[in-house]
Amino acid sequence: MQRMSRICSLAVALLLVASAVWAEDGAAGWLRYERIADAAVRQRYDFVAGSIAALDSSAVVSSARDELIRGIRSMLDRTLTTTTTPADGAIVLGTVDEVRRALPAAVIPALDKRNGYWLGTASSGKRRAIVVAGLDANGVLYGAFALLRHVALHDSIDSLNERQQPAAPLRWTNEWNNLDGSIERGYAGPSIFFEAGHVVTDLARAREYARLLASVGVNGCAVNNVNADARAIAPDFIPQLARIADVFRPWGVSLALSIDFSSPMKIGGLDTFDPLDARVAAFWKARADDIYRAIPDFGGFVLKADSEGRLGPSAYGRTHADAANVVARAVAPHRGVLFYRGFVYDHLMDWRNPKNDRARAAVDNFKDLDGKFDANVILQIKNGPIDFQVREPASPLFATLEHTTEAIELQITQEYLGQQRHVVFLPPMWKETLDFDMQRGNQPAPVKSLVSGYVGVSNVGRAVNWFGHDLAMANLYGFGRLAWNPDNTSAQIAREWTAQTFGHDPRVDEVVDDILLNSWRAYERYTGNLGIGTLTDIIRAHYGPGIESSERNGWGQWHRADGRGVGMDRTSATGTGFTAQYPPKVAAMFESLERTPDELLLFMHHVPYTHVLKSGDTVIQHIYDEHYRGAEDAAGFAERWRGLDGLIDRERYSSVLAKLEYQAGHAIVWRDAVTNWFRWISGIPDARGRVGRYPNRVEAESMRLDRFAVEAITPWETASGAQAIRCPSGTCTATTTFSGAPGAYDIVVQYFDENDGASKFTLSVGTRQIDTWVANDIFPSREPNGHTSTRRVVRNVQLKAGDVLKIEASPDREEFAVVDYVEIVSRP
Ligand code: GCV
Repeated sequence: MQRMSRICSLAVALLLVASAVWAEDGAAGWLRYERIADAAVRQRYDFVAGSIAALDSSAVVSSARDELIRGIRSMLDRTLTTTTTPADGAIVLGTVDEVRRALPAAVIPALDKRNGYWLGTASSGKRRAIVVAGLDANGVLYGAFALLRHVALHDSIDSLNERQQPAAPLRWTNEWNNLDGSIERGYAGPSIFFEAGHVVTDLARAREYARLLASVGVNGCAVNNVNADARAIAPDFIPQLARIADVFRPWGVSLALSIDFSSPMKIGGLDTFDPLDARVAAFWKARADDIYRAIPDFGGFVLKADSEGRLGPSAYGRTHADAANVVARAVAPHRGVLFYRGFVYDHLMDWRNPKNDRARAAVDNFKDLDGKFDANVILQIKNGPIDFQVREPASPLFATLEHTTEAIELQITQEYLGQQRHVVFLPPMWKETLDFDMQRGNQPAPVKSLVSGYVGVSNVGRAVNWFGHDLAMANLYGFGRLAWNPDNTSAQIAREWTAQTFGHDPRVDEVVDDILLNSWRAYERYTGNLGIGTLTDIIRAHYGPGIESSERNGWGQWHRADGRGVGMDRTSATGTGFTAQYPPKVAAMFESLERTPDELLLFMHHVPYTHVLKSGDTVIQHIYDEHYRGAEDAAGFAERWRGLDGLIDRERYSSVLAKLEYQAGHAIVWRDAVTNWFRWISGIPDARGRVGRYPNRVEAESMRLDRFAVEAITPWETASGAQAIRCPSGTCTATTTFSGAPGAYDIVVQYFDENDGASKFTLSVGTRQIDTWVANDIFPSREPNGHTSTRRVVRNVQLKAGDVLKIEASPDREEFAVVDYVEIVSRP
């Protein structure tokens, strides 16, 4: 009996271990190394067997070796044995020099860019060996990951001969993590680096993150917020940071830090932070020396100055070059770099002045400083001139500076783009900027040819799948793949990511790729088209609709919609003159109303609502149509995903489905808010009669109410009919009698899920309760509005005329169970 129970516990334990190993919780990201079951595919890798020879014992090359052992074991069930001599090795790893010495037969092409590698074959003893040769240790590691990627993608490696060199030497992420563990614009839980003012004790996640970064060639990571806390570089904090550097090091990722420009005063005991003061220079030198003593491979600093209230050189009448150089000189002896952010603008601009324009700020601030920065300063420029909006032109600053090293800053965290509750695959958007031809000097000059660095604002958190949404991982992957080679296509990146993340079932891959590749356009359609910007609440959350929030304040994300027209006039002839910041050919294109592409029309021009686009539609009808189309796209994503039921693991199937269903609902919130607002301001009805007419909708305020009170919603456009009902206390009920044809219906309840309580709802038909739920999600608001408006859908309910639908609700703390409407939609 005792023996039996021991066997049982053992079996349970084994099962638990197995399920932990195979749990598809997204933690492994794209590095799942799924077992290859297909015999024909396995055969392609028959010669990958036996031993693996690492020609040096550096930490990075050891990681490459161990990763290959891990991946090959997982995909092919073969355990490679380790050796340090290449004889009879199945895989030989080393720097180019090491491989040439050990395997003279290997014909390695010239590599001249840091981190480059060659993957090929060479005879080794009696057999053919696979060679991974890097120009440096990082190159070896990237080559190892590339080899594993080939196997994971089931590529033939028979005639392997691949020379790869990165497009830019610096490929970093920035993590806007605060020392207290919170993350500015992070949507996946708290920091993996910090908590309560110190570095976390368990850095396992940080180590794992560095591995993911390395697998796509990212070689640096600034771990703290650019709105930096000066304490991050204080002497007593350095030993803690050194622990993060220790877990990054084996993956070839350099630790970097954001700095507060006023640190000489805040933590240095000085009465100034004037960059031209010798004491300030000495402060920066001492801090850098101290850091490099503890972290010899420290990457460098990131500096945000004179922006959004951060202190900077203007306090002393100094220039950005003065500020950058004083810090750059402190790290230069250690071969460190300084990323100086080009995101400098005045957020207190007078909105009444039609010539004021935030988009101009970067060029206005930096154009006279070209050539004045030290060699190790890199100007970090956001892709567009405003701030990570759903569609912006490429920043003209890329083309303005000819003697300054530049990096492009892309945002992986989806601040303005659905905050990882909406799927938005970003490589297609990033490529619009990277491929945009500035025609500088009338020569082809795509942005990708002008930059020497890539920075991705990532903001992963403690969510087990890193970003909170399984599909959002494709953006981190895409960032790395584009930073390595901006010529990679979005389709290729999606294909690679999907196959590694979800496997090789063509039915799955087609759907996932399709969703990814259409997602940015869909989001643009239902949030803000024609270059108008993301029509979101720009003052705080940057999430749900808030069309007027960007107007009449100093932040400069204006769209200038009024009763007659819409769009920012940025022309030289009549507007802010922004168009003239581009090289002449591009300037001429944007200056011209006819030649400006439709998708950027409202970024460059103010036009009447009746202006006819190249498509033949008027601006206003385009706004209506696109918002309806975008919402349909989003509904289609959920529908297509439902078709994957049973084809992928339950965990990721369900969690992505929940996100896509939410997105489909929120896309309708967006659609209704934006279209109603524009109908109101323009006074022009929708030619297709949809806006403001919702035949299946019963407004909550027109239901029979018991204890519910009617309330006006702010901003008005974020609630249907501008009103909703709230339950002040106890239990409230709202009822309506169905009068349609008998049949099967989907019943929608649109309610507000604030973050200051967890109100409860039940939905009944007659005496039959058909659903019950708690509004306990964490959306970024304590009010009923476009951030918190949420859909609950009960599918396939049989109804007949006379049925009474009843919502019962009870509030919790400050959340008053606010309901907007009920919709009863006949099933097809
Ligand atoms: C870190 C935007 C964001 C801020 C961010 C800033 C920046 O304004 O909303 O949260 O601050 O960009 O990039 O510095």
